[in-house]
Amino acid sequence: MKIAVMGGDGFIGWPTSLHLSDAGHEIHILDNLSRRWIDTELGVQSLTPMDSIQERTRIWHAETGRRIHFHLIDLAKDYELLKSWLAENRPDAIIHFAEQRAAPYSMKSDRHKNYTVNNNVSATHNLLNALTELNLDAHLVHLGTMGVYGYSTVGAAIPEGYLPVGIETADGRSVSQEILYPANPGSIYHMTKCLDQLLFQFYAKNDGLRITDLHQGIVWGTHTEQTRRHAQLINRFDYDGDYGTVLNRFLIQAAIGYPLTVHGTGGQTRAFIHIQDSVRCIEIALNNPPVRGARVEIFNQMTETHRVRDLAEMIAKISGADVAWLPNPRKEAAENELIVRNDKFLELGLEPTTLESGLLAEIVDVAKKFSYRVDRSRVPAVSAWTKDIAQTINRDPEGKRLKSVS
Ligand code: USQ
Repeated sequence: MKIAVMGGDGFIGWPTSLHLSDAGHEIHILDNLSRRWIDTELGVQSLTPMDSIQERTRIWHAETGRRIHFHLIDLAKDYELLKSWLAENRPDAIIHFAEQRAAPYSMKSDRHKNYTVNNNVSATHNLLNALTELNLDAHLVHLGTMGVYGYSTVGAAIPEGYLPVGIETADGRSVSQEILYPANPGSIYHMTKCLDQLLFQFYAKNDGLRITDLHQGIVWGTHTEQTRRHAQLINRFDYDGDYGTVLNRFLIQAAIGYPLTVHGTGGQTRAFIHIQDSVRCIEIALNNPPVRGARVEIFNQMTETHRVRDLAEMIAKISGADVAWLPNPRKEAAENELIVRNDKFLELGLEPTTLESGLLAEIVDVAKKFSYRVDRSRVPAVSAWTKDIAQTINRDPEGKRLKSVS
């Protein structure tokens, strides 16, 4: 297949591009390199040293003989450029990762909220609009989030996208329908993914676009089979308070002797998936497109659920790290249960990589190897969900006053 990977320079986009190229597909990365600019804005860098996208693709070619093509295009801003690229190249499938994906970054300030909404919603809409305008029947696979559901269940498992409901009609009958599971976003970032869902629903219904939406949990790990092949193919690995995600952060913190930064009681239960499974799921989704005219296909892309404090306690036990119980910078439930259905990927052959000490040790090794690149002052999460909460998070786990709070 000819596949366009929108956002193919990012944390999941890059290993996905390598995985699909390795499987023999023709890969075109379209990316505005915004993630690299955001590193510069925040004054942080990936724990792992990353080469330019051009250098990465050159190394991939030298290693494998396969080419990955790179095109500098901003989906949110360069509509005409995107449209002419699609018209000229007519890919069979498009994978859409080209969105700002960090909840804390999206909540940093009014400017970051505007950026995240404008970027994410425009990127998605421009893509859908162009596909329709060009009558291009490419299968669109979007990386969504488990966060569209919110995380509290009513004691029932979260279904894969759709909830069967009964509606009482005016004449007293009961009509059954399947509706999108009620959206319950916990950040501006998660809210943009809820808006994406409505855009997908409309374009599938109105224009017959073939769309798969992957509601992914928190990704952990860094290597995939392909990123291991050469030092310069290494994936990015975020540890900072905005882009680092919880399990990877705890592992890095353990490796550098930093107290594990548990927010609140650590009673938050979340869904997780290893990066290797994430790229496999995307391939499975690509191989199982919906038919034209069908509703949006939704998968829950996760393999297990864990409570934050259980993760911290497990890593503390393995590594001897201290646990810091910090005021929570987010507005979220202190404790929640989470049961999630993921039967669809399992039925299509996914064999989950579960959290086991062998893989955790591998990540701690990566963290130790590059620990000289860590700026400890960038570890604490300082982005507060409300102005009131901002007043409560004034010290880092090592007792130093945080800069961004007056
Ligand atoms: N947390 C801590 N300590 C930390 C970092 C996080 O206790 O040092 C807690 C947070 O308060 C939260 C939970 O861990 O309760 C998860 O936080 P996270 O930063 O790992 O994940 P989140 O902000 O939800 O976002 C990440 C990705 C996002 C993806 C989402 C999937 O950045 O792109 O959509 O995971 S999900 O969480 O299932 O919505």
